[in-house]
Amino acid sequence: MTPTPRELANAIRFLAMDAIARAGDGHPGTPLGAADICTALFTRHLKFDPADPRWPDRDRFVQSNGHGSTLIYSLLHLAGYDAFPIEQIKRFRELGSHTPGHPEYAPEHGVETTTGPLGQGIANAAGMAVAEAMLNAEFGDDIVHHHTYALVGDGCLMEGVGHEIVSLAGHLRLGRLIVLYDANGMTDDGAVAQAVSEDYRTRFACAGWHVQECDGHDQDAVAAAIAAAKADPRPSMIQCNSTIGFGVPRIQGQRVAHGGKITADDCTAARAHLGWPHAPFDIPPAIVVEWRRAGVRGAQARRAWQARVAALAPPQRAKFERLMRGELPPGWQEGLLDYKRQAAKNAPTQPTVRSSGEITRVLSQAIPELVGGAPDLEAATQHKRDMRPFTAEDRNGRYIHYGVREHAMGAMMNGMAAHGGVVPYGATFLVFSDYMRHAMRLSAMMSLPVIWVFSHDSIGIGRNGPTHQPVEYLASLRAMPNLAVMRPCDAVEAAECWQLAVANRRAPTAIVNSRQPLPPARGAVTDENLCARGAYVLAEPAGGARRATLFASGSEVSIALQARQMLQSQGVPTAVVSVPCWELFEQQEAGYQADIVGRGTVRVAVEAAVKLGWERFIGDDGGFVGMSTFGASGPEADLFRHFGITPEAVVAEVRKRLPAVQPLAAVAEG
Ligand SMILES: Cc1ncc(C[n+]2csc(CCOP(=O)(O)OP(=O)(O)O)c2C)c(N)n1
Repeated sequence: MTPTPRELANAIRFLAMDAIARAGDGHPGTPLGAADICTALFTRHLKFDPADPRWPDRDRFVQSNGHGSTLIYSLLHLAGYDAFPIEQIKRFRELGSHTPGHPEYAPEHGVETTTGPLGQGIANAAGMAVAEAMLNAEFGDDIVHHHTYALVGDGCLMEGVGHEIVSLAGHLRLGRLIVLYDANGMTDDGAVAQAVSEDYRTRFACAGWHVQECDGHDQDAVAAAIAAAKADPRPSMIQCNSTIGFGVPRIQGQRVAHGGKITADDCTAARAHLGWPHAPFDIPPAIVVEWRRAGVRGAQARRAWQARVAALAPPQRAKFERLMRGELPPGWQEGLLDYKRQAAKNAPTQPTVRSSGEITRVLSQAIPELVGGAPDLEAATQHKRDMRPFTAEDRNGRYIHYGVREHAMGAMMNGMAAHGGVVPYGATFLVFSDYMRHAMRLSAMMSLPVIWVFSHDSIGIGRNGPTHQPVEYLASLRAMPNLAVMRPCDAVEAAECWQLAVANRRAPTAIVNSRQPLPPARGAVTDENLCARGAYVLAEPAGGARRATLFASGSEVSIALQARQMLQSQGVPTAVVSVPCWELFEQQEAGYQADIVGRGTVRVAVEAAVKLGWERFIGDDGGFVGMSTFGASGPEADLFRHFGITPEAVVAEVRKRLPAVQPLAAVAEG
């Protein structure tokens, strides 16, 4: 006998329940409550093929309420994904399993993005929908036409980033974004009504969404609502009213269902309550067969799609396939290298943020899939250049006006990168990175090639004052694993940093730029990318063996160069090491690192930021010239003097540590 829709959903429920009971840990409320919603989606709508989890035109499914991860693992197991045999369900939350506490990015397994921090998933989904819309505009419905579904709970809609996304997705009319809201009225602390009194349906409707409401345990109703959502040109929100912990008598509808333990007795009681006589982890073959049929439907769609791709005109097909492989166009570096040569020749004195903006103009001509944007800081960051905006009317634009929504920008860029086919960058002030820090962290965790561009990187911004002057941000971002933080010192280094950031398709990069003009530091033309080693000798010592080593990044490189001149004139052979990227430096072989670090010489670092971490270069007894407090409001030059970040201060730090050198007065007299 064909299993009923409820039995198909109960298969999810018992897999989740038994996995959680076995692990002694996990959140039962969501998988039990949203099992019907997801069964309706997977068995009647979702376009997927377990035989090819990364098929580019698959629908994307994001479980944004990732704490209920046994839901997605059960779905992927039942749908027949190879990475989720029953053994993996049994290993829920064990080290090295495919079934960790929260879903972690593994598109080859069927997990589209990492979720867990509430609100990230819905925002990732919006980014995926943007990427889909862009590719759809270029390649047409036959090649790119898929939906992005996000299952969200109350947590995702309470979070600020959730609000940002509702607003922006409505504005951009992301019509193939469908949010399934698991409206169970409960969060960890209990009733949602403790902290929320607005009506989400009205909120979404105000933002331009198509809104429906249905019984989240009536699969026909959910499926019909999804069909209506697909037919509507607006993004859709379906409020699926559900009972948290559905099926376990002791917990259903209760606060404890959210994340409380469930016992073997609960599982037994649920078996009686739902009429499920099967043993733990035992799914009857008839139910498995029915679940697998959904994947078979997808396999047919995939084969038809492959035939359409094969029939594309060869250049279009080659481009589409290149984009899907995540490869950059051949020759993409040529314009950039040319920019670098010109910069070395013309030696402009200008803010590195201007150089960075000029570079994105060059790159956007060579890399049409480059997608820029800023949270209402286009003028201040100058990274739009010739790009047309991506709007509800024009999907061919490649620049997104995110509005004042940093967090949305960050998480959407992650979604775009996870979707593939586009190369996202976003530009804002360095101090506002905290507003999207979690998105940055997840890009690093997922190894997504997102390019985070910052300007206004220090007290060098001047009169805007300490709220806008980052002092601790370089240190805090450098502490983030798998994020390359680059701080170029002039237009040449800016070009090199961009070259490295774009070329790295396996991890994110932050490029940190100055607002104030910087003099050129790199005159000689070299095709070699010196920033690639993270730190390099910019100015060699003259007149003898190196006695002092000065380390600097960004705007302080010119201070170090001036200090070197003073030291050289005082008879101290001094090297200046430019340190654009600590992470890349750490990857160099030990011999190179030792040469650069110059142990045995007097070592002083200068950076208009806190010292934390510079010990790596200067040792315990080295000198540091930088910040130890927040900044202040005033003209840039006054601030550098006020905080003592000057060539004279650097020289003094060196001389303090050079007892054998003649006193300054003697040198002057001599
Ligand atoms: C940003 C963030 N804050 C807090 C948490 C901790 N947390 C996990 S689930 C949850 C409650 C979520 O409630 P809801 O989305 O309604 O999930 P449900 O109760 O339906 O399972 C909280 C506060 C988190 N994961 N992420």
